[in-house]
Amino acid sequence: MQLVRYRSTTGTIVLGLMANNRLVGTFPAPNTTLSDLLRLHIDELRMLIEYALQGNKEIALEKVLAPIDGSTEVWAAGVTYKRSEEARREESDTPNIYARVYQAERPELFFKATARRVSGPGELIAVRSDSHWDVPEPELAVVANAHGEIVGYTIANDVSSRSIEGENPLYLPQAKVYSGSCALGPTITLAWTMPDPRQLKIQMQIERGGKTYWEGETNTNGLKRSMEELISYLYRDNDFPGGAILCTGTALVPEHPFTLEQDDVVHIDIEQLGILHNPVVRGKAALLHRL
Ligand code: DO4
Ligand code: MG
Repeated sequence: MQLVRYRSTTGTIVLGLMANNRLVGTFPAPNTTLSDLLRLHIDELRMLIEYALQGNKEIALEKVLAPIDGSTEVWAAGVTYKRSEEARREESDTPNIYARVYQAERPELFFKATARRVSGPGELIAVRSDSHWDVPEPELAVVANAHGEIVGYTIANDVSSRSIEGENPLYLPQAKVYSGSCALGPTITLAWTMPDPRQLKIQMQIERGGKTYWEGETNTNGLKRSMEELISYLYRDNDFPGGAILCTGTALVPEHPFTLEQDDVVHIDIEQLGILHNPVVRGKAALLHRL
């Protein structure tokens, strides 16, 4: 079962429940947000969902929106798969730091986006205008509530500049955090309705000029750390009153010299979570112009 945030045919933003691609309920309070739900303990959320399943199913869906709102933050873990560690060593003048963090007890965690900065399904993502080597990063994202409990999973695209990060690792925030650098969706699959998040096929296809230009496949079974370990480090001495969405790292990195280009379309398919499609533009001006 999935939580879906959508715009209705009357223009209101609604939070609904989906099963088998059908809307099966909405929340009794019409203005309920996802960040409201992420303030609850998981047992309270499960009870509210039971109640919502009896709610109005007639609020028709026009457009699925990014599954994030309010004060929920997006964070990301890095170098959690062997392929990511290898790719960073290739691109960097300081390869040793990536090998060290892959082995270390403390994971690499970095801030990625606020709700306002996230692109939803079908919306534009961007590469930076001052970067010449850019990649999408298809990732399983864990949705945690204010209490650090895992509530669900969604798909993330941690779009990144390899040239900027490769030049100097201290440039990581600029390589990772800019307008159009994060996409999430299409929905949040509830944790208790999903068998095993450690056995999910992840596929990415990059379309250029209407044809498949790059494609690859991996599986979450290559993730070096557990989701609980990553969430527990994120919440250590940090608080998230509206919950947090943590991208768990990438294992699919297109080989050099691949770089994303304007008008490419990135399709990420994760088993049980759906498909996230996003067209690419270059730079903030194109992003704002075409929104
Ligand atoms: O170390 C830089 C970021 C790594 C990352 O985003 C990933 O492994 O997915
Ligand atoms: Mg990443």
